[in-house]
Amino acid sequence: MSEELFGSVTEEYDASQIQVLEGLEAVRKRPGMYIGSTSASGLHHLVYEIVDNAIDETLAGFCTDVTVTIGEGNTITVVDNGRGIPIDTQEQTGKSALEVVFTVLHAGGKFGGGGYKVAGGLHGVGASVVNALSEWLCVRVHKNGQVYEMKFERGDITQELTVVGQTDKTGTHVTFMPDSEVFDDCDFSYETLHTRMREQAFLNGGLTITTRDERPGREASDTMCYEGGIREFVSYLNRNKTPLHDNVIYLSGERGDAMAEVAIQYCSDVFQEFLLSFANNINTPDGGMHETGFKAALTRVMNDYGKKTNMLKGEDKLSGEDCREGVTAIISVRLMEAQFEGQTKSKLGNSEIKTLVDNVVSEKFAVFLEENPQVARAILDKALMASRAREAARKARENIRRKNALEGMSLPGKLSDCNEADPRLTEIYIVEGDSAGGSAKGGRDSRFQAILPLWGKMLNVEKARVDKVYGNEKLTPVITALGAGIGEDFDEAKLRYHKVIIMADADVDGSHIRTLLLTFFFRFMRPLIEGGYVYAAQPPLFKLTRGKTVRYVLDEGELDAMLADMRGEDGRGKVDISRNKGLGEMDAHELWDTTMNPETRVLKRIRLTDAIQADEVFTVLMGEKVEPRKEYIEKNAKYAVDLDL
Ligand code: 1YM
Repeated sequence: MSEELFGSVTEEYDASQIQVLEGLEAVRKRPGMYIGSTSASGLHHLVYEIVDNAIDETLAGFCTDVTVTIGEGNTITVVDNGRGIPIDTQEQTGKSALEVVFTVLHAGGKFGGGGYKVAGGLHGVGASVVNALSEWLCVRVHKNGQVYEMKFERGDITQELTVVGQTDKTGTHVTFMPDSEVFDDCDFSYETLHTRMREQAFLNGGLTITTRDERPGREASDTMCYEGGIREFVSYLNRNKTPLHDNVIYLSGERGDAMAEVAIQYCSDVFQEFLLSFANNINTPDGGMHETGFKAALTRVMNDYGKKTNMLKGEDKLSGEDCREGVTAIISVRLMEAQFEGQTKSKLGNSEIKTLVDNVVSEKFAVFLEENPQVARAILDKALMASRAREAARKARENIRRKNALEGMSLPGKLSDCNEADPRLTEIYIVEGDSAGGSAKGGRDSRFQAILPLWGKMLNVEKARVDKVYGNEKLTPVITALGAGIGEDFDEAKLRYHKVIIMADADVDGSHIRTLLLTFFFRFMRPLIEGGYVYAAQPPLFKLTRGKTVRYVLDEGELDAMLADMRGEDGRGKVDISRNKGLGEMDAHELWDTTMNPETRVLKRIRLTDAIQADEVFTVLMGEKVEPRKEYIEKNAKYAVDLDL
């Protein structure tokens, strides 16, 4: 090892030492290090840190109820009925445990790298971070018949530990006000907190979690308790799908300090897999060792069972993907010192967990299949169908590849490409209808804007297998125009345009085509949505004319203001209002002015903030079941146009 490298390692070590000495000042200096960001996600993270401590108390076996309340002025109160944070004085520090929990920056925070706490392990790691980033914080502990209270401002003590009353209960009560000097916006989203708390209620079966919003005009309250734990989570996720078998399969086991549980249910009307994994109740969207162990074991068990029962003949083999087609599965593991890896720390790195999950699934899923031959047959049949479809798709893909090789990557005939070659500078408008396509072509700036009109019958990819998608006359041009392939072949680096803009009318048909395309992107080009490349154009709803002045209005909300403005000060000018009937009726000029000119247009970026919600929206809108779809559309009638992910 070179001298230099050695030196830099020592330096890093010193820096971390200093950080501990500096205490909470370090958190205020670089909040992102501790809570990820100072935007909405970081703000909500504060709540999760405090809730985590209450849930740890649940895992330790002492707490059954947790309540999270958003108060007036965006304060947060978290209450649990556990033992209460200890208030006795620690020998080494001469301070109460409570004070240490809220004022000493603990090593090994989630974002600082290093280990993580579990039941019986390190407690209260995040409380000091929350305290440091709060304008004020008040903690009250019910314990030993007394109510103890302590208060802080931006991490500094403003009231020492004081007895403020008597009680016959035990528990901890924390109220804080996030620091507006730290966060971009301190407005909490009830929906975000509610969704997260529901997930935690599923992951901690039997725990009752209540969420409440007490802000005037926004009042809400929900109480959640799921005795069935992750089994109920799977039922919940599948509530709009058609299960292939009635009962959710549940497998669990432990080894040493670590434990793993898995819940599985296949659906007959779904062709995608939906896997959610957690380590110590923390979502791991990038997977990791627990998912690897699950996948390996599932594939092995199903192949073994297929061979044994002669459903698989000779050399036939099911791939991992075949075995997971239409499955909804949750994998939840608990372990000491979880190692979270990757840039966003959302991948589990502990290799011993792979072995544990593999063993649990290998043994228990094999037993389940033996004991439930009917369900086993249905699951195997589904995987066999998937296998055949995948083989057909492979052949179709080969054909496309061969054709491309022969014809030299020919672009679709209807594509009007742009001149610029650098994809970072180019955009493609995908336009429904030939006449709108014509106007768009006439109105565009051909230096950087390409137009692809869509024609042919649109395939509903939610109801189709992968082999039908290749070769579909409407989708193939989209695939070749974007140039990045689909499914496992998708390669972001080959994308020909960095803005993919769906342009459809602001009516029901337009909404339908938008949803179909988004479903297609979501299922077959997920990185396209995740990378933020997809946009919806926003054609105006109204055209206002006064004499020679023409103005466009995006939605009803803006109409009155714009009308008043155009009528002038005396309010008498005659303004003609017309509702835009469709893209096809705008001429090239109008289309450029309203919808395509980067200086004046409004684009809506399609975001994928919540995989569960996106999966739901697509299943409901595009799946087999009619009732949930009706319900969804009725509930969201007003918003049906902006399918906002
Ligand atoms: C609303 C937030 O923090 N509850 C909570 C925290 C602790 C305990 C109980 C607790 C832990 C232990 C013993 C223990 C914490 N204690 C500590 C520390 N709710 C909330 N409820 N007795 C009570 O771990 O042995 C940190 S958190 F470190 F002081 F023990």
